[in-house]
Amino acid sequence: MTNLDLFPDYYSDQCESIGTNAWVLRGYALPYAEELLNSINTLEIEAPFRHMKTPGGFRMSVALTNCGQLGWNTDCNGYCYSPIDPLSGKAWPNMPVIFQYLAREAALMVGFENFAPDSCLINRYAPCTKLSLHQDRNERDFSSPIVSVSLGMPATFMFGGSKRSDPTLKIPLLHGDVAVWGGQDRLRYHGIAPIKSNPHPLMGNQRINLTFRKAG
Ligand code: MD3
Ligand code: FE
Repeated sequence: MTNLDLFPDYYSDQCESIGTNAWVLRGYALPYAEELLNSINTLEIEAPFRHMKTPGGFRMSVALTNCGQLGWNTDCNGYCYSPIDPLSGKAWPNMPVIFQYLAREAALMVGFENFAPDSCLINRYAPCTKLSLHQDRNERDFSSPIVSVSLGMPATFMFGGSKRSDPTLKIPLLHGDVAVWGGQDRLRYHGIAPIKSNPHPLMGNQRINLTFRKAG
């Protein structure tokens, strides 16, 4: 039984199953959007958004920063999680309590208890920015879910299979949507189609995605 069964009135119409272990909670982050954005504005003073180079030498069109004990970066002969921001030489900013709370509650809604992420990757997309199809394989703990929060301009999430060549589902992710991935669905190929310019009233020409993980 998932928590959705406990709160059917409120959530049955907001929770969409997109895989065996993957769900979208439509608008779940809406009540927190302003507070999340304020936190991001503070965070990025300490740890600015930057465009990383892939190990293959390509500049990523997505700009990113992190908060929490571990931050995702491309600094160490490939991709890895590091407690230090390579730009500042200091620890990543603390994960705001509202981030921790939202990630934990969203995970609980679909049955993952006590999700305590130690890493929040913050991706920022401008119009035309995309994230090519990839797998996330750098985390140690595959029993924890991944929670992602979409803010700003709409995106089309591409959800593939276990092989790069598998067909992809196209799922719209809008401002305030929260997605939760667990179990086998965590290893599926996924990406973000090029963002269409479609300014958002609160955020203008950008999309921000928060990805919460237990990385350590
Ligand atoms: C699905 N980010 O940072 S949502 C990533 O919108 C990433 O910025 C996208 O893919 C974004 O790696 C997609 C988060 C997400 C993260 C991990 C997943 C979706 C996932 C792992 C498996 C399946
Ligand atoms: Fe990913």
